[in-house]
Amino acid sequence: MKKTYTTPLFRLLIVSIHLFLLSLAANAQRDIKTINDGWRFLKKDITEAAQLSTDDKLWERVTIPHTWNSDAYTDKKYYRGVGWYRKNIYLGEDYKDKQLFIRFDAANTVASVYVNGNFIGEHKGGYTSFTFDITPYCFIGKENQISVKVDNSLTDVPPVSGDFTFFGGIYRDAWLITTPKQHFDLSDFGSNGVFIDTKDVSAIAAFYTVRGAIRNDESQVKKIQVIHTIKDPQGNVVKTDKSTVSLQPNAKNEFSYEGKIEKPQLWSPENPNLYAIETVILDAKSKETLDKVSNNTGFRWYKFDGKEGFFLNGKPYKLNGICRHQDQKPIGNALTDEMHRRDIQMIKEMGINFIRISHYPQDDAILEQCDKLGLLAWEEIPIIDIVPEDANYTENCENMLREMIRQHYNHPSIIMWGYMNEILLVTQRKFQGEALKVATDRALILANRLEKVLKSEDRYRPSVMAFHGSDSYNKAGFNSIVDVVGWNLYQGWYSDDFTGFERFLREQQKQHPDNPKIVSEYGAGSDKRIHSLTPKRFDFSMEYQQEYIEHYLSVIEKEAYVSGATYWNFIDFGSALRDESMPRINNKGLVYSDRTPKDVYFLFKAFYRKDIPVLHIASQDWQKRTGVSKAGESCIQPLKVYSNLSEIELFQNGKSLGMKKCGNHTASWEVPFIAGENFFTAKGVFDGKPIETALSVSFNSIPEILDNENLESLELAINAGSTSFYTSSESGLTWLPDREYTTGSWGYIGGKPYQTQGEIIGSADNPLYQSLRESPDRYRFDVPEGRYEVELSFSDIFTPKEKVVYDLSEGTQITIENENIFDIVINGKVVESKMNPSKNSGFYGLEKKRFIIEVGDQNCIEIKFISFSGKSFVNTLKVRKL
Ligand code: GCB
Ligand code: CA
Repeated sequence: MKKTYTTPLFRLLIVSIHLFLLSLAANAQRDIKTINDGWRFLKKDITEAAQLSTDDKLWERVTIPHTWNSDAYTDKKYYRGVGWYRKNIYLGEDYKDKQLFIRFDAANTVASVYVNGNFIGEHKGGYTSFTFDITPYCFIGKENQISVKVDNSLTDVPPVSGDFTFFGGIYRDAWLITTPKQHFDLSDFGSNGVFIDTKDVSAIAAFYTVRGAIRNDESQVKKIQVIHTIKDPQGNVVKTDKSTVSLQPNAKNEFSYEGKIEKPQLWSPENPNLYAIETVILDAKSKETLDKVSNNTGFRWYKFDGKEGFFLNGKPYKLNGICRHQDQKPIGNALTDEMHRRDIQMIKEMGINFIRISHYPQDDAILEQCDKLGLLAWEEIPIIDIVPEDANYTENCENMLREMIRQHYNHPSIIMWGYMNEILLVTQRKFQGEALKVATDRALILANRLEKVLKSEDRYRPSVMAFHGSDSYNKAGFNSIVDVVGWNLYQGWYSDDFTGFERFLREQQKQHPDNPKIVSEYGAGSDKRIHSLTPKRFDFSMEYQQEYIEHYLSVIEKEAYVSGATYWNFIDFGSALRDESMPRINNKGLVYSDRTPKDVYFLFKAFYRKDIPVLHIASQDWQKRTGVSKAGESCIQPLKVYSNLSEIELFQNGKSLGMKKCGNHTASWEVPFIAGENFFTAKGVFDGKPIETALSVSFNSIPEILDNENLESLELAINAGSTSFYTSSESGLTWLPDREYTTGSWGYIGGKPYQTQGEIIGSADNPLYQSLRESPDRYRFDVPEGRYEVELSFSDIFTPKEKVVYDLSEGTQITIENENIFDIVINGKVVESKMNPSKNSGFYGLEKKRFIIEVGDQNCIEIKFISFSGKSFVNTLKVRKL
């Protein structure tokens, strides 16, 4: 008889009963799912938008993450206003007797949430998460209607100013969270309700606290068990602790647990050892799991020192960092989690160990990856340029600071919190005298208030602010409020030459030796279409950005008191107010907006990676080169290699150009480029192993002396007033740097270069027309007889544009006395009289004119610009034999 108990069928039955019970227990737990799909969207405000009866069938279908501001890549005045989102959610019977929460990881800037027509709550601030308990407003066994109004036009919420686009919309994940009636507190500033303090950490032991609050949303006392389990990085349970608690009805019940780990496996960027702390509550009677929160933690200790820099786990440690904005063209800020993760992956790959999450809190996916892959982090709230006189604003700042800290508190990667960036920049532009003092005091009062909040929220992490390169912050006393002083330094970009960088730092060190210092920004813009053999500040050439970074990296490495630096910015990011070479984009990135690395990405990698060979021919951004040469001669141009190998040999089409030592992780050769393909290989040795890389560069040789043969297929194009080559990404044509005429050749005679950063209206080739030759006497091309097409372009860029907030230069303002009117004379004939580009096409408008010319035995094309009023000028010239 007994034997029957062991029949396979019976055993199967026992197993399935078991599974059934298990699934019951699992069902009782917290349930988290995204509700990103199936939204309807309307880009305007209507009063009845949240009403149940409103028909949204004609609204646009969208998926979250979503922004309505792809217009910000083309339009300075991108849409800032209201957008409505609506979605239906069916809640089945299994949602009965549960608590229901809706969570948005971010909606920029202000969001109002409605459920079934009922207003649930409002959240201010576009970069932090928020969770609302929607239980009382939900219908079980029915469709439920969620409406969210989002507004990115409000001015009492930070940021009110800043060099980046304030993309509007629900641009991070949306979630539905379901819990039993007893659960961790989800309404604590968007946190998960459990906080882990890692307080006293050393190699011998780590002390930590797990604290938080449990809500009982039932009207009777509930006896529960709280279980804390900590697992080591290998997944072994190190410790479990249980306690029984009676939860008060309809109340928040706080708890706190102290733990200690012997000989912790320390967390660092090199060894990101994560412990997992699971906090579980069970029904004390049925042992059914009610809620569970799992947090990763890492044990590390660190300090900032004014004289010696930063220390991690007891050792000096240079913070080799970058700053990261969060957008990508054309999707704005609505990135998916995998796109965020890709960024951290690329940053880590570059050898970076520190990230400034600027200028606002970012997606949880970022923080999760910083913990896992090992990146120290500074996170901040966007109080930028100026503090407006508005009590709501300061209130919102405080709230946002608490949210950021509580939401990201448990991440071991975070080592400091920031709350102000260049707060005196616009302040000092806008106000003078007594008014400036009042505005500065307003910022000081807010800083003092936020510093207190920060310390009350987090006793273990230091605070930081970023100043612009002016001593006025010290004079006003900001440096004595924060723990760490960040300097945004752009010497050699917005001002003077780049050696001003070390002079500034050294002076600061002399004056304020006790302030821990970090270079919170440095950077130079670059545009792949622009190249230069004589790079200059603000020319946006790839080559200037390279030189700038080469210099800065060497200084940062050498100055021991500098805790580290964060390059501005990892990406070319959206800044709708910017003009410059790429309107709407700040192009200081180490990678393009689509995340293709620029050559300088590999310079960082060469500096910071020690564990793997880095060998990169730094002409990836310039694979189609152009130069001017005499017939049959090669053209000498430099070619650089970025590497962490000590010596490198470079070969061109199989022939050695010699071995070079790698100084400052750079080696450079003067290369005789030949017309056509130039195939380069760079070779060296790393750790005893041979390493090799290759790159092909095609070279277009432009003749210095024009003859019938070389004119055949030539389009001779000149970027007047510029020292840069410019290649149009539309046509592929390269415009040569301006060049002085010599007998028998071609170029300008007289005049001077002029350049601006204003946006050219109606052209994708902005940089080409942002420079011109002012009052040239003439351009001359010595050419054989024949028919030619001459193209000239004109854009009157002499009017001053309004100075934009981020421009840190002193700047000279130009005043217009006379309209610029001139005649164009080609080979003695007036081809255009009283040319007035600004009148005809407006300032920054573009005029292009083509003339068909017969050249006779004078054997030249001579173009004169004869001023009638004001200045004469020309922006580009092109000559083609027909
Ligand atoms: C700064 C600002 C940053 C700008 C940057 C720049 O100092 O902090 O927001 O984007 O300069 O590129 O001008
Ligand atoms: Ca996300």
